[in-house]
Amino acid sequence: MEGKKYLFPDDYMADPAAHVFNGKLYIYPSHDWEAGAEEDDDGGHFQMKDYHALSFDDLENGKATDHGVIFSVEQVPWAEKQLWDSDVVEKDGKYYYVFSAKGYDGVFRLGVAVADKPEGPFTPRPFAIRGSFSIDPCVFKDDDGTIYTYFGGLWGGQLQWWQPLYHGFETIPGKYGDKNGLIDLGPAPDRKTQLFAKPDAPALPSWVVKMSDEMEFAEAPRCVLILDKDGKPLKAGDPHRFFEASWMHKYNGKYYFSYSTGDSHFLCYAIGDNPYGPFTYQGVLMTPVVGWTTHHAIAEFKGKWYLFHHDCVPSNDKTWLRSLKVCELHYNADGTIQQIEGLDK
Ligand code: FUB
Repeated sequence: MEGKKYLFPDDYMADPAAHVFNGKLYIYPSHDWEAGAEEDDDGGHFQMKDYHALSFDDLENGKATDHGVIFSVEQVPWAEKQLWDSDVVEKDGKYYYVFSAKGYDGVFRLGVAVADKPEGPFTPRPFAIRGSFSIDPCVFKDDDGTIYTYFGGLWGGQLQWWQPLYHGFETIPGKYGDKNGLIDLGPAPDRKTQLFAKPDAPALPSWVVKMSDEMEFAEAPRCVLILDKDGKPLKAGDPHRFFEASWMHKYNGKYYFSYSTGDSHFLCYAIGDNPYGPFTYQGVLMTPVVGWTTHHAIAEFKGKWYLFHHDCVPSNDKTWLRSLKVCELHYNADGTIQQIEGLDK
């Protein structure tokens, strides 16, 4: 495939998850629209209220089939608003749509909707996943059938609300004083204290959890550690640390954890030997795009690997009106990924 291609020029969509089901490529995006909401650091301008599914028989030369609204926020009793990033996994012939949304208490959680077909329609369950928090689920099925969910997002995604105070700081007792390396930025608008790590403390990590047969958490979530080449956790002040948009894929038996760095606008990746990590930081997967957010998925379709993402070129840089894009992704012989330019020449 030469260069990049917009996947669905008919509408604004973002945060793609990509999977091959029954020989077709399915894209599960967030559905952006002009809600007129004010832009803020908590993502209040992302007021999505329904989800669509797109599919392709021929990704490079064909057009997307839009399967229409597969469910909307009114059908989710626990969710008030902001249907953010989602992902889908197949298990025993059923399709489970795992999504993030904000509840009436102002807290982001993860929910599940179920369908018999990958294009839906999906029926949302009445309750959020028990023990879930934050945003941006990526649901990964390993070769042995075990399903894991990776999730979390800083700032408006509220990940900093849920970090254990001592995470990552055990090795340096007392170094960061009473708050164990966290900075208190004062009360968050809704209910929790807004804690962030100091720049030279280990970065706040995302989370991974094994899923049960009912697609609930089967265990307590575990931190996803991203280590540098010396085996030390990436620091909170590192522009390559985790922010949001977890994605997991497997290539040649290795586990590739990729993510967005949010306020530094990169897509980065790290490689591990098992689904829980730790993962060793490798580099930048894609340089910044037009638009504040950057978010992606990686999938193989018909023998080629692709990077799916979004940018705001068609909306003239309105960061809440994003458009889906795809380009080919290439590996080097040592398993590293060739960096992709976010801006088109
Ligand atoms: O689409 C809303 C949020 O923007 C997502 O959850 C983040 O990953 C970012 O893309």
